[in-house]
Amino acid sequence: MLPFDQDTIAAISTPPGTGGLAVIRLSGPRSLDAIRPLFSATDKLEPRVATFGKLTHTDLGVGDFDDCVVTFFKGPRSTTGEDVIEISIHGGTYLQQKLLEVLLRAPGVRAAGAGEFTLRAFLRGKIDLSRAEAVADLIHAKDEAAHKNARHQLSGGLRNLVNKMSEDLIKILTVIEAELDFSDQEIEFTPPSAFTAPLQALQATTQSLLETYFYGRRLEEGFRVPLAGAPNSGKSSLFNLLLGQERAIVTAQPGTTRDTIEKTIIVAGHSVVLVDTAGLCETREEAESSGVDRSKDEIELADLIIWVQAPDTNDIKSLKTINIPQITVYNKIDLTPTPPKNKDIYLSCLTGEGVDTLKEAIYSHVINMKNTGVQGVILNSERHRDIFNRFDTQLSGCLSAINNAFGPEYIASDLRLALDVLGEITGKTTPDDILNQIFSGFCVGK
Ligand SMILES: Nc1nc2c(ncn2[C@@H]2O[C@H](COP(=O)(O)OP(=O)(O)OP(=O)(O)O)[C@@H](O)[C@H]2O)c(=O)[nH]1
Ligand SMILES: [Mg+2]
Repeated sequence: MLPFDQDTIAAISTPPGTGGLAVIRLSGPRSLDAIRPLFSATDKLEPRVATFGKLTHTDLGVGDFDDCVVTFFKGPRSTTGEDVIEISIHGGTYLQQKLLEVLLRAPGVRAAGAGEFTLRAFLRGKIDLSRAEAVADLIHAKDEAAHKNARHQLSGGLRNLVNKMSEDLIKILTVIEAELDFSDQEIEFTPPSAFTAPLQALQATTQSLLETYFYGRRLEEGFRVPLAGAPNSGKSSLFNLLLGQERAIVTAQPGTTRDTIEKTIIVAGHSVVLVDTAGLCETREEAESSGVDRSKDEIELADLIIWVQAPDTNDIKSLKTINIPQITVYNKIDLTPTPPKNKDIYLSCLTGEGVDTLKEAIYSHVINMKNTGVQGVILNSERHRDIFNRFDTQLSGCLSAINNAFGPEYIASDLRLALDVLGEITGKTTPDDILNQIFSGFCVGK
């Protein structure tokens, strides 16, 4: 393989099956040469101007292959920092595959690996690692909240915060190292205890950031909300009502739902994974008993439990999980004039009464679980959480070095290590194997 600055990569940038228009991208010094024999208007191309023309070449078949629009971005003013060509053609699978195949025959052009365009942008300093990761988040965002978070990170939210934290550390480090340089002269040294407050402030920020991780994961995966309760209480009926479609089987027979069924709805811009579960009961029947085990697992994993009870079923109080938010629902109120007190919501799946009140309650719980982040930054990746955990440990090390009156060399070396850990967020100090792992998680064409 050629070094990346001599190599040109090509890929289809459109997800498969989208129809409409497709974009094929090239990045590298041979981009322009690669399309010259195929594109009728290569000589008219100007940087950053979309140019219409035809794709024609014997390798592409007899006659014109397709109409297209080509945009040329001259490096370094391009997303990767290299010469980039974007070819928009019609979105047929054959058209895309054939054009890519012919482009890949051009000298010095090869198929891009997963995430390679973004990797190049990172290697050329066009984008820091936290922003590169945000590109992946943006593509995978399934709801408004996840999209907003990815946009914030892409616009440098996490990078700016980390840069500010690094600057605070560097300020302390500069004082200590300057004093170390003049240690043989008679100057007044700053007592190390003077650094305690700024280090504690950094640690407080780190801990607040770590607290956002719970919500950050929910942005990725959605809030899990199982409907649980005794068999026949109306869980599947309620599940279908909340979804607005007849997804789960409903019968008058207790024990109808065996396996858990999940489906995502959007509440207040957030993905909420509703889970219909098997009714909780003592049973010797193997399939039903496995279903009950799954229900219990779902209840333990839940972010919010909706307990469903009805006049003709038991209340399953014993299984309630104290630390998890829950809503108690009394269903089938059409069957009883005297429902028990102390339930949060009274409803009837049959008449629809009370269902809107339940929807409002779910909405309020979702809003309650929201976290505005630290200066808008919400941690959503395990990698970031791990880095901030290690940074936190390093800061504790620095603080205890100060408390124990260790020498300034020792404190300075601890501070440098802390700075290195923080640098892994933006990619300043990220090892190559981690970089490969991050970019290989992208799709080809990004
Ligand atoms: N009268 C009345 N019947 C209801 C209501 N909600 C559900 N049912 C009936 O109760 C029975 C059980 O409903 P399901 O939704 O299957 O109950 P479930 O909790 O999912 O039951 P399992 O899957 O067996 O645990 C069905 O015959 C439903 O039509 C309601 O609000 N009023
Ligand atoms: Mg059911």
